Amino acid sequence: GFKALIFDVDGTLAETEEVHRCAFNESFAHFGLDWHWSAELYAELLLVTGGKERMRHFATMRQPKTEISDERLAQLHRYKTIRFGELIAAGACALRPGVVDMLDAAVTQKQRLAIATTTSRDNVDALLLATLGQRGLDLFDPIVAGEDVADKKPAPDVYVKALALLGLPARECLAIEDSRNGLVAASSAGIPVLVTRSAYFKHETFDGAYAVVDSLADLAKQKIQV
Ligand code: XBP
Ligand code: MG
Repeated sequence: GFKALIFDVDGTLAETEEVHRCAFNESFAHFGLDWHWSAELYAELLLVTGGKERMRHFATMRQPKTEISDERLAQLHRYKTIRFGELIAAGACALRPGVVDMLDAAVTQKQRLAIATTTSRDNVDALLLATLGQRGLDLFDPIVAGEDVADKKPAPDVYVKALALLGLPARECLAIEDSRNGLVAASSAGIPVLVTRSAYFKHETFDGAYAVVDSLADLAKQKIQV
């Protein structure tokens, strides 16, 4: 088996993207912007990882183009992060099927658990606390988040940093991801990738993945070794 499991957060541990989308839209409304991200539009916008990066991309692709300062972006994103945390704390999002069993099995088998995500650290903490309590925060070490690296996925930075902190070679770890950007990021760092399909990436192709499942509850059924 693998010595460590490195989990993505959004789409992998939980279907958080609808909560992110809701929080973005609330932030736009709060600051009087006439922006609204539909689920259809958001599916395209998800190709850009990172909330601030995603908003900047949207502003520049819009007709007419909207000038948006770094301060304005930071302000929109701060509000979005607070609202996301509140929604998650209120129970907006459960862990996906099979996640808890996989974590429990890893603890039993003495596998290390880590997180490599492009989302903000506050969002990771909010989700782990709301779903697993303090145990959730204690389970994962290291947790590498978006603000900890220069370049977000599909760049390999979060995975390279997680490997360095784990002190393990890439081949002895397994990344668990739901998106092509995540697959590319982990693969570029040399880490095999187990893909668990999420709502926004149902029909994506995942060439080069170690395995692809509809949910982590299917591992035993598909005889996938982790
Ligand atoms: C997740 C993301 C994030 C979230 C928003 O990608 O793209 O940007 O949507 O989080 P992945 P922030 O699952 O591949 O890590 O607003 O905190 O950036
Ligand atoms: Mg993801």
